[in-house]
Amino acid sequence: NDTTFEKSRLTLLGLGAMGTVLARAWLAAGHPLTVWNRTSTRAEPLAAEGATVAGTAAEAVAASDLVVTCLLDDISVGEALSDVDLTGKDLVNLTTGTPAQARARAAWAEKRGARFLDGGIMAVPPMIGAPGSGGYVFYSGSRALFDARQGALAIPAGAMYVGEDPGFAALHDVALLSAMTGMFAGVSHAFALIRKEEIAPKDFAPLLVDWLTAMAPYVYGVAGHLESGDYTKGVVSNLAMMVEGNSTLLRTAEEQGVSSELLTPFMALMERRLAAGHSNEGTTGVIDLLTH
Ligand code: FVH
Repeated sequence: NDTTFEKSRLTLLGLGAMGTVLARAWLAAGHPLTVWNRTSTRAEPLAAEGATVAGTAAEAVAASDLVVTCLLDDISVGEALSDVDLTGKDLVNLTTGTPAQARARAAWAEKRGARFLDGGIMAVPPMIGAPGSGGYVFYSGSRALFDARQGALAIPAGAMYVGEDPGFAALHDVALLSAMTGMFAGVSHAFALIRKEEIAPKDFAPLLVDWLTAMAPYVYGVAGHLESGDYTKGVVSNLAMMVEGNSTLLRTAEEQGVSSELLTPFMALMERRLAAGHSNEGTTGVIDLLTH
């Protein structure tokens, strides 16, 4: 239990780019750490830094009550733990997967006598063990496990518990990554538009950052619409106006010789919602089209 002063012993399976920095963070905080990696050479630098290296996953798991997995995918977790005794263990899976995979893995672990917590890491390796980096991990599953182990779990990055449903950490993780993917699409299109002109990307970049930052509170507007059911509340630029404006966006893309393929799927949804008679809304109604 990490609520005592003694640093609890941990086992970490997986020493890829993420697992290695997790290991270093726990070692630096004074946690006795046992590590295992399928390719054993990757454990050598950590042995020099104080980690105990186990020869097999089963040996590694046997060494600690708190076992963390950070492997490539859910299949690798199943393979690494296939012949391992998990009775009485606290298993924390920091491997990225889908909500359904996390729920199935939780049921699998509980059947084998372990408490289970799934984690979705909202950080890249340099943000781990770096206070103030903004990195954190979504956790969901056993509340009792989270409460007992929060001290150790919060060492590499912030720890945010999002519910007993073991699929919720992955769902939060993937929802945020999906929004980021949309942002990357928009940024790609914007740079494509200016690429052949005498506009330096380094001069354009701060303008783009400031604009995206100014537009970010749009997220709260959408949340308010979904909470109230009134999709017109506080709308300044309505759907009719935005759909009209889309033609300028598309025409400019054509003039600049840029494919509009990143924009048109979203624009088509906006047009469908407008055609259904929702001219005074913003874009929140698109969510209804995606989910119904
Ligand atoms: N790196 C990142 O930026 C992201 C940030 C957000 C979270 N992800 C997720 O973290 C998981 C691990 O990512 P990683 O960056 O450490 O990944 P790799 O460097 O590719 O290391 C993969 C480790 O998995 C081991 N492994 C693969 N297959 C198996 C298997 N069948 N049995 C046992 N171990 C396996 C691999 O071992 P080896 O190739 O060295 O023998 C590495 O230890 C991941 O879910 C990200 O999505 C990282």
